[in-house]
Amino acid sequence: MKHRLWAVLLILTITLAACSSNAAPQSPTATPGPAARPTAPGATPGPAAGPAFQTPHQIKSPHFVDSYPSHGQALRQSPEEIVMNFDFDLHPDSLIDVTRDGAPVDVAETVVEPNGLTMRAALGEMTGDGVYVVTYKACWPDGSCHDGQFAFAVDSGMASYIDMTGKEAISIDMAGLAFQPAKVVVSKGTTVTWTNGEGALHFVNSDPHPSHNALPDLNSRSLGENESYHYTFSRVGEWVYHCSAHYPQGMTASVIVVD
Ligand SMILES: [Cu+2]
Repeated sequence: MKHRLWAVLLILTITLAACSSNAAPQSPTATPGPAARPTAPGATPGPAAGPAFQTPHQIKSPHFVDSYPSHGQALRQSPEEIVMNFDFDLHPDSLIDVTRDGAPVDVAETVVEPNGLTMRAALGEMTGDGVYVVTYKACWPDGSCHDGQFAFAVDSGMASYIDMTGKEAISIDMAGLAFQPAKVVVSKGTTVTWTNGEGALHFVNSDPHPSHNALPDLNSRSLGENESYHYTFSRVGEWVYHCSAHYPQGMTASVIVVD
């Protein structure tokens, strides 16, 4: 019995090693074409895990903090906007550009928030499946600009999302350090209530981590056992969220909002 367990572990280790060595050397131009269709990630890859699909390397400009979507993230639906956070004052010349499988994507004007730390650019429309590469120019008050890039994938065939459209309200439990159900599709205007079903303190926090501002209103205080938090989704798109206390353990989930 024990020998069998070791054999399984050994095979797993070899498989994982083979997978990661496949994904290692990537030229930035190697992605376009139908072969680049992203593969849906398996059971919750923790946020610490590598990209869920083959992607160009992330290039972080100075003062980069985080982005939504995050580098390597796979979504089922394109996000409503790209959000980027920095720990230095952004100049209005800063710019976000997006390609999908190498072709330009229609992106609205980049907006720097009054706090100077966040810039956002709305995607023109639901832009379809593929590997998205976001290139950006982060500019500082002295006029200098720095380039960076990250990539995410949209795969509308991704399984494991539960259709809960057409309901005014739905419930999501927090138990076993997980959101249950973790991936749902709801209609615009649906109110989601999260309830903590266990002793550990949990949070509902909008991605990205740690800025929590892709959807700034989607942020709870700490929730003890049997405490609830609710939020009404009024913006279409895919909204990934997490529990900031258990982010390292992969306590993440996603709500897709459709018209
Ligand atoms: Cu938690």
